[in-house]
Amino acid sequence: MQHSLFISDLHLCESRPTIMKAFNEFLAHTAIHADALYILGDLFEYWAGDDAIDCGTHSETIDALRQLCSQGVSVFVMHGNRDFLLGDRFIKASNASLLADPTLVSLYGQRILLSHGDTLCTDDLAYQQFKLQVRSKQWQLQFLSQPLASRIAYIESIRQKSEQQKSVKSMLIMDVNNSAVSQLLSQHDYPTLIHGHTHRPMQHQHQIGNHRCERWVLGDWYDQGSYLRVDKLGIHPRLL
Ligand code: LP5
Ligand code: MN
Repeated sequence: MQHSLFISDLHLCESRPTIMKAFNEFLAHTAIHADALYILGDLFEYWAGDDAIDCGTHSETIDALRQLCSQGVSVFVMHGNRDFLLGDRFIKASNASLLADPTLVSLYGQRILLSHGDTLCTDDLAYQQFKLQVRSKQWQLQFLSQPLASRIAYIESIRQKSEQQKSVKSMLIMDVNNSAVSQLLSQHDYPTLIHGHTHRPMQHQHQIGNHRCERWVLGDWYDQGSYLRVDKLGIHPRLL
């Protein structure tokens, strides 16, 4: 049966060889049978700029995506909060297509809205403030003009700060805000929503006026790989 697959939050990096192996096996044995693979952000632990293309295991990941494309599977990549600097060089090298956040797709008779998910975490004011800063064109140009090694060192320090702050933020603050979800769904005429980022895989129901919408949250790949399969029968969560 025709189907497409959805993943996010793999956080691939050299120091997580088991996830890298799981990802390669997933591409070779599972994704190969799909029409398309949608990667909804945070494929990488972090992306310091496209000149990091040869760093660590990045080229291995890119080659694997390119090979999947050459076997007839369309690959779509959305920016996450950790790899929003993925740019033209990455896209050309991997043969993937970059998806805007959010993107509405129509698959096997279902309207599905795709997002990384961090935009919906509107109660996390410190994060949203940080995001506003680092997503500005001007800030990015200035950041990317620094040598790669300095950028990596800077990101490592932000990562530490982020982990420190996350340890004292409540789980509620770091989850999506219900009104933000309702607003997004109503703006797109009440589709099904698939997103990642919160690392809390689950199927949710949202009643918005007379409309009932499903929201599917993708899991991370820290302990076990997982994905959503979409076909004409619906949406199916799968563990590797
Ligand atoms: O990623 P995750 O899930 O662990 O945590 C996120 C939020 N944290 C982040 C930070 C990233 O993890 C690390 C940076 C990624 C690299 C990007 C590449 C290039 C940009 C370089 C950046 C300098 O996104 C976390 C959320 C959490 O999700 C749940 O939603 O809570 O947010 C934070 O922890 C952010 C802090 O609250 C505030 C930011 C601290 C840094 C302050 C330094 C100010 C420097 C300003 C730079 C312009
Ligand atoms: Mn994320």
